Amino acid sequence: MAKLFLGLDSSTQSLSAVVIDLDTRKVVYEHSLNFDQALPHHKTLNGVLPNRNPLVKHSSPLMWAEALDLMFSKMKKDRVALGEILAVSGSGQQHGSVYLTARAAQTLGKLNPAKSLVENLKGCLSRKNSPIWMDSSTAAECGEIRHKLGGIRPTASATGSDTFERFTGPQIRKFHKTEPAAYAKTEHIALVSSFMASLLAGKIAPIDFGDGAGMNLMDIAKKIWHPEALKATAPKLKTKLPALAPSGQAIGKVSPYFTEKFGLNPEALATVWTGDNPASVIGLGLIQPGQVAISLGTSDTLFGSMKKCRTDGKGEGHVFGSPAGGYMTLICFKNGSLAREKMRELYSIKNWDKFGEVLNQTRPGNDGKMLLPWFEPEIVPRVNQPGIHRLDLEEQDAAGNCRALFESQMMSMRLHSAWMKVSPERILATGGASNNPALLQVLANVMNCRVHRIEVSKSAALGGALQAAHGWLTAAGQKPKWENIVAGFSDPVPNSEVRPDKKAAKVYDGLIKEYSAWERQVIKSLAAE
Ligand code: XUL
Repeated sequence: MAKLFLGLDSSTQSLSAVVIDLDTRKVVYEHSLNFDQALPHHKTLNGVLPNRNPLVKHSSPLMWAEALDLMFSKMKKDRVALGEILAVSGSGQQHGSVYLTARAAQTLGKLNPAKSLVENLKGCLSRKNSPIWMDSSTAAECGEIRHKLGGIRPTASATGSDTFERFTGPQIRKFHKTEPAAYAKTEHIALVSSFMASLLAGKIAPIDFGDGAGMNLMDIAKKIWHPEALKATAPKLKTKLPALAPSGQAIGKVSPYFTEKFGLNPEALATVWTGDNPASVIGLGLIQPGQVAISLGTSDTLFGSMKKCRTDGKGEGHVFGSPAGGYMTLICFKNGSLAREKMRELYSIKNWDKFGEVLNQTRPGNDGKMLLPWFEPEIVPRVNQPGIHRLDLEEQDAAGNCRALFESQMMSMRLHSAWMKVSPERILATGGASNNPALLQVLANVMNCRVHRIEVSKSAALGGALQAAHGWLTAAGQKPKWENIVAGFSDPVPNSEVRPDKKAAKVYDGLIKEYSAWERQVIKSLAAE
């Protein structure tokens, strides 16, 4: 019998499912369900509920539950061998939180298959909507918690990150402050990941060390709830949080709701879920310390696996628990493709190939011309006043500007990720801009590292399926090795290797010091304005 495992990813805009066959190393099924399109009655736009306040970004937990019903119906209709699935795991958009009443635990234990999940969950929510990771309405609460924990560095070393508006702790604090009665009625607080795992398991599921680290509430070194952080956040918080546990750990058999209604194997294990980024680390096969991926997407992110917990004293980066044990690190630059697209528009460059050609009219190092592309407020480095800044660069110099943009983006990435002290042997590049050979060459040169391209559609859901496999083998008393689990599922695109040009790499070793000094100077002058 085939060894089938199901991974689900409940992300901002969609719910994805991936089924793998562990023996043949094949993805045998994948499907994505877009919330706006499949569930229009929830009235979300890109998965987010409209709100008059642009800082407030909420979504609906009932929509996520309804999507789960819909996904199982679809898999049944598509004749996925649900009866042969051995374990289910998954991931959720990080930081988002779900607030449950005392009734929830009992309801989860006896979900009625004759009704929908939404009908079953009646009376189980103490807060109708969930704040999600795009929310930035908790600046005051971030300041209060950070202050109580002793400032940026102590907060980061205690919880893995400085306080961030989207993180769950500041969101819980705001809820407690603004809706104290509803907070008091809240018996359980779940993350998106643990809420979805709870539906599958038919009981309140633990939060894992990956997603738990995105809350400003977990002691990152000990992987337990941090008493001071809980105290700094909201009263009686400890009683409302579930246990922390490794992702993939078996919770029990899946709820009969799914077996009776959709024919899911009654022996299948429901396991602990994680966040989408930790799951992607697995889906991309980044299980050895020092393995790093760079995603050149809407925003640019650099993430990778880390053996020992090292936090960023400047509070720019994050450390999360890795599903493969140990830790992972993540750093997010908001002005990624966003800035590259703006630049292409600005110089009326037709397409990305042309952008690469224009960039290649100049030489590595750009004769010292640089650019800070803060079209939007930037996360790293923290900059609240958007704006473009140029050094020794004429605005009409299209080629100079294109090179300056991407070189500066990559130098910023190298500079601000130096605290991680990971020196990768190779970098996996993914996301839209990784298809561009000219950009990939600049990346390899600035980082002075080999770069391989990897295609990662549904890397988080794949990570979830691999996590399910690991959890199932562990529950069966085996000691599965992660390298054996991921092998064959996440190979880079063949012949996509780009090697650094040694001469160019040397140029950047010098230039990065100048870049760093200039960036500091610009930030200082902005602060003085
Ligand atoms: C990570 C973060 C986002 C969400 C996206 O800190 O906020 O990447 O996880 O779903």
